[in-house]
Amino acid sequence: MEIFCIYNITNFSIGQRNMLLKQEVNRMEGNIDSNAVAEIFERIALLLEIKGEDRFKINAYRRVAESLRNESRDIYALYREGKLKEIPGVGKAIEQKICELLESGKLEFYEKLTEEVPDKLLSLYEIPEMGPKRIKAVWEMLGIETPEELERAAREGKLKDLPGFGPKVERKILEGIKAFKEKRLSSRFPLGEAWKYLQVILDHMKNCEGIIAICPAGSLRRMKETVGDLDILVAAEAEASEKITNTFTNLGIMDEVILSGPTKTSVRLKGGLQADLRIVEPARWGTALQYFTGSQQHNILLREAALKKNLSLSEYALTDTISGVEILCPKEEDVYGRLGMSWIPPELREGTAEIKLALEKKLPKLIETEDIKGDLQIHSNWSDGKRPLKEMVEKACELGRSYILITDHSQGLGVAKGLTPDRLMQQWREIDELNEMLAGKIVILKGTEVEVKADGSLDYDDELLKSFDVVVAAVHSNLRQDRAQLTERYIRAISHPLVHILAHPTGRLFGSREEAEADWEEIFQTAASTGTLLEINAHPSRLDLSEKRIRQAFNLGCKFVISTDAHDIYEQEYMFFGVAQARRAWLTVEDVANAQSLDAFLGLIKKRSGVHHER
Ligand code: DGT
Ligand code: CA
Ligand code: CA
Ligand code: ZN
Repeated sequence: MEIFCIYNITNFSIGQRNMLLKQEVNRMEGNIDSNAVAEIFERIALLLEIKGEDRFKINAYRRVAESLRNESRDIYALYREGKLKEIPGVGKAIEQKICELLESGKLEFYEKLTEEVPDKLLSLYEIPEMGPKRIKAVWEMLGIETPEELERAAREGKLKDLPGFGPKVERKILEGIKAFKEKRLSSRFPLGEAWKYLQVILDHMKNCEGIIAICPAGSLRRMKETVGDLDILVAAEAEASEKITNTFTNLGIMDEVILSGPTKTSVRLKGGLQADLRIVEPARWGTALQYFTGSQQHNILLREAALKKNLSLSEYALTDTISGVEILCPKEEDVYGRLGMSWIPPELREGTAEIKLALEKKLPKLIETEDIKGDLQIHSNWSDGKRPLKEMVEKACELGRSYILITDHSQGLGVAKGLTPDRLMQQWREIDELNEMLAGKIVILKGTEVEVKADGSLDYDDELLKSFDVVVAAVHSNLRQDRAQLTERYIRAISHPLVHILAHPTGRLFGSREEAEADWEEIFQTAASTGTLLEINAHPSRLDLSEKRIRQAFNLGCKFVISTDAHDIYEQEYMFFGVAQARRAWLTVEDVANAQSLDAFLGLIKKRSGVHHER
């Protein structure tokens, strides 16, 4: 039987969805980019440290790893052009290693090294108190390779007698392991990270016989910005269960099987994310998918609503509480339908007002990815983007956008090769040519992501700002100013009559930067009164504004745009991550300026400028 994948989050067809994050899936499966090369060199440095090699050699690998992480140019381009040696720290020997990695996806030197020093040992570095010398000692003297083995040895009092340890260190290591385990348990994964793992799993499972349907559930299906674990649901007949389970536990990215039975298997993936697989009978698919999508609060309220209709709802079926008769629901729509409700999009299932409104058939029609007509933040290699303008535009055409805004950085952002006025003029000539070439297909708007300086002034003068079609302002630096100062700076920027959009407003980055400390209430009020549009940055490393902030800004009367901030071709496909956050905040087409036609959008922009010119 053919596999179908029920995936209601966006209207992406299966073909398109499989394309998503292809590059990144490739990387996880062995294809390489500069970060992956950096990671290998970092691992080599750590392994050499355990081995006790000399400092000089170890530092050489570290240094190259660092420069690779900072390299904005495409590593394959450097390789093709013979320019790898331009990367700081790359000499002949390392150049050869990078070539080998790019050509074969493997590195013999690394593989030989792990035969001497197993790379399993690297997880011991995550335990406080464990450095290379101690890792070497426990490994050589006690054969310890994992945190679990280390914990056992510490409990049995075997560590304290090793040279460089002692009872105090042993106690500290036990505390460190406890902290390590708690961190592993409590850490949630950014949606974009979890999404990559999901793609690898779906790709791996798709050819497994016996799968009738496969679909993510849980917080990932609800597109919550962080995910505790992955829940994957499979519909299959009972006799196929063993084969499906075996395929699942044979994942290349698997670390350990936590538990495994005929209907439920839990594994820990490399990198620490847990994934739960459940296998259900096709006839009970609807109730199971509903149940495992959650949220827990939504499920509680839904069960209460069911009881009012004399139905009891479980993951297996609806049951008539009077007659005891089971009503099976093969489709999720059946569950909500039987309860007299319209089907509720997963993004709304958080137990707020969605059940009441679904009963009244008054749920709003949420914005969808297909509603987005133009992408309003795109970078090319004119600044820090990885690809030429033309390729970025072609991709936008392919995605069916009718307009896009090119927003390379302004001059002040030196690290991102910001554009001087001279280079801007050259870029505009290229845009004019492309517009001519692609007339009727797409309109390329001239824009900028202009730096908001520390005092709230802008990085280009007004004369120049006036000649852009659309001006996007962004705060990238000095985000640690004090609250009042930062608030004032934001307000000055969005009050500037030539600024139309505020990019990634709070500046947060998953895993590295919290939201900037500012008075968002006041900032959003200003944006609402000036008509400055707030960006919902769809890039999975940002999702900024967050769902919570979108709601706050919406209640204050703000309007939004959803943009990908793509620095590479495929990143333009990430629009759905931003749309999902907008959906979780209950936004509709009316709330999002780039879900309007080009004329309507430009009308909004003009109005915004007008407001201030009249002042
Ligand atoms: P997460 O993993 O923390 O990001 O959040 P979820 O929502 O994915 O939660 P998870 O993985 O614990 O469970 C998946 C879904 O299964 C959850 O959204 C609702 C359902 N579920 C799990 N345990 C319970 C429960 O004890 N009661 C109810 N009503 N539903 C549950
Ligand atoms: Ca989950
Ligand atoms: Ca789970
Ligand atoms: Zn950029």
